[in-house]
Amino acid sequence: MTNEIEYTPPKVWTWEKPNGGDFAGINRPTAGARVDKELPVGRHPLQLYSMGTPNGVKVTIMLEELLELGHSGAEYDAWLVRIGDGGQFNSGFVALNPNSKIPVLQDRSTPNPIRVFESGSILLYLAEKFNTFLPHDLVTRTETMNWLFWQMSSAPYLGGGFGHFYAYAPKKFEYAIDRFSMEVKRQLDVLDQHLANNEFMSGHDYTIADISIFPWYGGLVLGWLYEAGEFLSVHQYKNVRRWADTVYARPAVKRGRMVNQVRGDLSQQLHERHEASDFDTKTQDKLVK
Ligand SMILES: N[C@@H](CCC(=O)N[C@@H](CS)C(=O)NCC(=O)O)C(=O)O
Repeated sequence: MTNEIEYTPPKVWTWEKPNGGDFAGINRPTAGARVDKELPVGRHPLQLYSMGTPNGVKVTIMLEELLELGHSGAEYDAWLVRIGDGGQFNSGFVALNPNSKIPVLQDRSTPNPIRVFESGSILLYLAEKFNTFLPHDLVTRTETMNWLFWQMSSAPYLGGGFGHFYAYAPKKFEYAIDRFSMEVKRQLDVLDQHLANNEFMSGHDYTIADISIFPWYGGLVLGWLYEAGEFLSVHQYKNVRRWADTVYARPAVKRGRMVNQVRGDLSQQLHERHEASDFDTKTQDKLVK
């Protein structure tokens, strides 16, 4: 094995300096607000504070799907939180999510505004509020929840594990990249075998399980994450690719992917979304600095 590194942990770990790599500048071993700054509030019932990462995109896809079905109560303002600049540590954000991670939703249609954090919790909250994308029968509902929880517990190996060491760490460590590549390929195989016999994650119906898994594993096989498609031989997972193509053919998924997006083709970036018509106008005009 190359890149062998020797490290003898001290008796007590202490944080002394940023460790290099992307995001090192914002990471600290403590929680709580760093800056006193309130969040903006728009006119719609739902206020979303997010960025177009896979976890953020889950929620904007869900909201766009609900609007596509005619649920006007799902109208939302999507505010951009630039996590690289530390917006998640502003006091207004921390009041909604003490964990300082996007996405976070505030429902202001209720007598007292309700905060919802953790993308899985947000998907479940919206599915229950609008009685959509969560099957009613016990078997399919349970299968949907199985895969929703599977995604929430599996994706950190893909993002925080593989993505971090393959794309963001200051050096390439073979041990770490091997360990997480192995796990991510195992996860892709889990999905591939399941999708060989199922149209969607819970069977015949498109649910919050698909909405949750698509931005991560669908994005991976479509070549959107970490430029790792070739490295992980994602072409092997033909059933995942078939499912990802089916999901991405949905207009709401295409729109949801654009909201709060700051990466990729400029024409696919809608930094803030306040009206359905925002998608129609030339998006470059809407860029928020
Ligand atoms: N389990 C959380 C994870 C959220 C998360 O990790 N968000 C990342 C972006 S994808 C973030 O806000 N990172 C900022 C930071 O770590 O300071 C969820 O699904 O909502």
